[in-house]
Amino acid sequence: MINKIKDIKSRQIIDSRGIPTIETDVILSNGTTGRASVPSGASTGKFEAVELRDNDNNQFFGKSVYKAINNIEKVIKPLLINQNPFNQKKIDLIMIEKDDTKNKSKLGANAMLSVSLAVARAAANDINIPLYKYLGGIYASTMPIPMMNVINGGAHSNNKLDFQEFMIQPVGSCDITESIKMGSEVFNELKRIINNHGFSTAVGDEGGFAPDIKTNKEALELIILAINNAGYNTDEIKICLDAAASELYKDGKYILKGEEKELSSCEMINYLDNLITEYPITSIEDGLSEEDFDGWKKLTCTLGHKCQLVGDDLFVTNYEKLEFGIKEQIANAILIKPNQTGTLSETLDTILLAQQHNYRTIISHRSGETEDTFISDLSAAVNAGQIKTGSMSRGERTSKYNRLIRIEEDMIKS
Ligand code: 2PG
Ligand code: MG
Repeated sequence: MINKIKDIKSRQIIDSRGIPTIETDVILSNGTTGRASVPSGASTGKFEAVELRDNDNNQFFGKSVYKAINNIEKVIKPLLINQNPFNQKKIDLIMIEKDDTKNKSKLGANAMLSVSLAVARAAANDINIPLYKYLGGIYASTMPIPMMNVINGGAHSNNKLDFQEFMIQPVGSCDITESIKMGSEVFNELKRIINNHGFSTAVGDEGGFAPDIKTNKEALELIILAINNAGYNTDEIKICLDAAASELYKDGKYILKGEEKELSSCEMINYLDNLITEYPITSIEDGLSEEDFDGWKKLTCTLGHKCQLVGDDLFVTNYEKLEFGIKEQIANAILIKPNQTGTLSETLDTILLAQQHNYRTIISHRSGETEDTFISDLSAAVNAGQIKTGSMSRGERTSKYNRLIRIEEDMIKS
């Protein structure tokens, strides 16, 4: 006998920036519960599914999510009571059809995703298997290589650095446990170096340092020094960037304030080309703006054979946008953020499309996170290959790494 959905309860909790978000419990007829909460971005893509907020300036500076919670209580819950939690596609479809907008603006992608993920967790808990195994079955067999954020700039800090994220990727590690060891050693070495330079070692939203430096090259030099001082070389640990260039794009130009540069699309491509020639950079996310398609074509043509080019704001985890990118040969990898699209099924569809067309997949956190570790399980379940989930600090980031350690242990054991 299948245990059906008996109740759904949602509440407002706060995320890692102290901003409200939604947590939902899905309760089955035998009392088994699945809980999930949703993250929130700062440098959001223009075409992301809508995060429904109350916009009531009298509370939480307009950011409360009571409307979205009310939608779960009054609209979603009555539709899902007595549904089979193992039929994820059907559950997501019921919500998608009820919402009936292109961008989930009626029910809110935050409302829908919290329910969607909690349903999957309830199902996994009901049959008493780890979430990654429920999602991926025997197909779930490889652990992702993490991209670890070590220096923050852009919208994630208040320093002058133009690019948003400087990450290290321990490509020479043989498993998650070793990746995390390498990441932790470099992170702590970097802290010492930044301190010795007289900068603050305070961290930004994703747990990376946010020293008061101005140029991308300064950040890259600090990181390379940390890699070497920690006893590694740049064959073992590579550097990945998220330029988050949509944030830099104004009137057809890329404004790099810290660098004191204003670049055309072609000049920006050149700038990135020079960076990857000079430094051990293997991945650039959102190297150009989400609306600069001609630029993206040129970027892919010029750098695509020597660098991973990741579409985040560009694709917003959206199936049609990725289809367009594949057709136009734009980028060669996609960042996967479930809350950009709003349901688990749609997230999985986009991942599958990417994998079928040899686009690499990187499962990602948001800059505003919760303690929920769903993305760690997801990354293993779909053999994503890579995960980007912040730094070696801040509990909402380290919880994802610690979950990966447990998943790896479970994979080896079983
Ligand atoms: C990004 C993300 C996560 P945000 O741009 O890739 O690092 O940031 O959640 O602010 O969009
Ligand atoms: Mg990004």
